Amino acid sequence: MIASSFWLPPDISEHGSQIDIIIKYLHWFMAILFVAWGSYFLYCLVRFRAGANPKATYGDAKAKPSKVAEIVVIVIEAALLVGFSIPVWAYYRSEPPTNADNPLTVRVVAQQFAWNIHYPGKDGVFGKTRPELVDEALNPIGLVDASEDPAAGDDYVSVNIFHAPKGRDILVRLSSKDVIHSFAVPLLRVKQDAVPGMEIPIWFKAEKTNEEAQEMMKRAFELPASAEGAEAERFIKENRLRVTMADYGSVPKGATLNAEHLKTLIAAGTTSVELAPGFPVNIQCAQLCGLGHYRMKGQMKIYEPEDFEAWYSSAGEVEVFDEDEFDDE
Ligand SMILES: [Cu+2]
Repeated sequence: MIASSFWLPPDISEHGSQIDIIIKYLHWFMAILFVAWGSYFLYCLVRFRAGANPKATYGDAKAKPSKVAEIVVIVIEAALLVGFSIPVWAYYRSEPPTNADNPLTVRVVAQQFAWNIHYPGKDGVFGKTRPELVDEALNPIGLVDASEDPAAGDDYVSVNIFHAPKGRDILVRLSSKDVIHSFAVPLLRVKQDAVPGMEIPIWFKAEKTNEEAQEMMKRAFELPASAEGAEAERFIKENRLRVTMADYGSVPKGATLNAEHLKTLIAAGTTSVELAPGFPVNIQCAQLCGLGHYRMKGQMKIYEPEDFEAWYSSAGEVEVFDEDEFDDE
């Protein structure tokens, strides 16, 4: 679960609201269809039961009402497809960010079962890669040495952490090392298959930082009555990856909740705390890609533009995100 809400997770992307509108209309239309066809089905079961109709008749199937119903369904479905889905898709696919938009271009190389994020460095040029150089721990994408390709010298690869700026176009060149994966970031309403042998572009713009996403996702949690016992243990287990969203005395805002915090909070008489996911912007694999598919997840760190630049200029070694510290919400 991404968010605590019943409906869609919060949307932090520029284009996401259009996708949400389609999802909303589609669900309402399907609900209407479900009720209408379901009622008609029940009506038919009773009206044309064998007991009352020993001999089959074909007249009603050709009657006007059923034709009208079929035409209405076709018109609504055509409107959804031609009026909403295709224009959104066409607009989105026909407008990749240009150089004038100054996009952050990043290669994302999927593999069983991780996301390799390849940044071109200050020169903006991706260094060459060669499959025979792949070393799962030290060089997951097989980047060549700077002596072979100077453009590779300042390249940077992170595993399962996608650092990105807010408010700037992000152009992802998506590929895969082995099987078909799917790069999915629910909060950004992004989902695209990663296919071996192809480099597929996908682009988006984040309108919120991680902290702002946490603000959208925070909610109040009732604390257990005691800091000891099964209830307290369960509370910590269920919330250990959430962070506090306000200052609670000696438990400051942004603390990752642990048993010590729970003790302190209960001792101070606190009965409820506001918490949000510590890793609000998940990257998930949306194609069943093998036995470890379930753990093929990463996270995005979306910064204010100046904070991103500060991170980017200090990025160095291959950075691997420890997945033990990370769990899907
Ligand atoms: Cu996968």
